[in-house]
Amino acid sequence: MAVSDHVDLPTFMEGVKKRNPNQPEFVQAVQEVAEDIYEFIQDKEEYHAQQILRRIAEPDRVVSFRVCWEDDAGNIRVQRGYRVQNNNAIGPYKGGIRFHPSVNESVLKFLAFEQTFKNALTGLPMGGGKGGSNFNPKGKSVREIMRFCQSFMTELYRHIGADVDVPAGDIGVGGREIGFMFGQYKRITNQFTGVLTGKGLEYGGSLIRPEATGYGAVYFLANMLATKGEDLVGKSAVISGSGNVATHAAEKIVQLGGKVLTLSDSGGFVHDPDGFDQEKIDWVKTHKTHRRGRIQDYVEAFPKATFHEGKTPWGVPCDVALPCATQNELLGEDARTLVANGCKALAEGANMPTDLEGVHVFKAAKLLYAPGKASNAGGVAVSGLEMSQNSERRAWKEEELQQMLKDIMFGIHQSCLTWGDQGGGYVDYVKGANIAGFKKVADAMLAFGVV
Ligand code: NDP
Ligand code: 2IT
Repeated sequence: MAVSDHVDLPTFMEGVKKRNPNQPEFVQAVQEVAEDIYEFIQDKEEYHAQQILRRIAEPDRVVSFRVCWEDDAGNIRVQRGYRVQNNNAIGPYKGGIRFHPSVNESVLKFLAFEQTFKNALTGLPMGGGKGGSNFNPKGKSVREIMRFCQSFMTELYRHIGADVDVPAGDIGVGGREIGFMFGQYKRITNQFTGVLTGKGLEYGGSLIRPEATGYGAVYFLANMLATKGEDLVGKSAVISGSGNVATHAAEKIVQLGGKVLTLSDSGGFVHDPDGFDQEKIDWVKTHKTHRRGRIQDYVEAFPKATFHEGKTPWGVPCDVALPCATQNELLGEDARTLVANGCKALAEGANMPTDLEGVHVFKAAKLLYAPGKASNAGGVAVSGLEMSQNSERRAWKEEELQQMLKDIMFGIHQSCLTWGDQGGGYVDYVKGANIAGFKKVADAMLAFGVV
């Protein structure tokens, strides 16, 4: 008889660490999921016998390649590009591309792993992938960014396709970069297909894709508050980041009657005691995204605000919090501060912004706490809707898409309740999201046998 692998969680994690040396972000993401999944599969022999968790935690493939480009001064520059295709059990690989100097294999493997569960939670047929490069777009001219995107796509095009792997944006990659990459894909292959999402509206993009992640995170937050009979009216919100996700989350908080107190970037955070209204948010969008400026300049435009250099905003007392910048930006001590200051609910707009200690603090405090794979899934969900529109060769109306986004976020919240309800009025959303996402992918894998 075949021996099923019934190793305990610490032994399983030892193996993950051994097989992935110097990849702390990846190990952290696997640990967070494994803590919940181990309990779930305890009495489910088939998942053990088929080594399902171990197989999901081993990417289908990791492609790494050299990207050469020429800067404006005529220097030859060399970057490293990647695409991590984690799992395509329920659909083509799908997930963003990140351009940031911190990008490495560990970061992209953790993101592709998380994406696999997130995409399953949306209910749409998408597998999990992620890609990117250590290219730093800061301080580069538009021509340099274009040349880099073209060079990056000159290798990436071999590995992607509308039914194979569909990348999108992430940190450092927005509509402009997607345009450059789509143009190069089309030029090389002579095919006009839905191979990327987050495209411009003129060439197959979807309405509300830019807004979807931030709006979706706030819908999820509102769904959590509603379980306690509360809403966002009059609630103070602390938000980190000042990019795509943060500014749209801020916008939706304001639309739903809340008050946004902070935004941040890698230089520090800005505290505006009067709150960021739509005009101020628009200022941030223009300044950060179009002019690539620094958040600290906000205090010159709006002098009642203060800038806190090198700090994260978690010490500002608030009712709700939305980390929307990057991984591990909210540590255990920040989590304790938020809880001590009376924060009621937190929805992650970023991927894995809370470190493992912070996750445990929120769980122990029974906070309304949504992990990114549940609360930031609105972006990839609308990407999935963009793929559907491209396949159908048509564009849906804004009202239809807004409703679909709300419905999908509501559905994810319901899945978390199904698998995460601990009784006594406490829902463990981390556990709910992990189990619901895992189960769908795992059951598809079981259907395929050993492949
Ligand atoms: P953007 O590039 O638009 O903005 C990123 C923001 O985060 C900027 O304010 C940036 O500051 C800040 N930031 C980035 N890296 C760091 C760092 N190491 N330390 C401190 N601040 C940092 O990216 P997005 O808004 O698209 O992405 C933000 C997060 O949301 C990421 O975790 C991403 O994976 C996640 N996400 C994005 C989705 C999307 O649709 N775009 C979907 C789901 C999740 P600075 O300008 O100083 O670099
Ligand atoms: O982390 C994410 O979900 C994204 N960056 C969006 C991925 C996508 O394919 O839209």
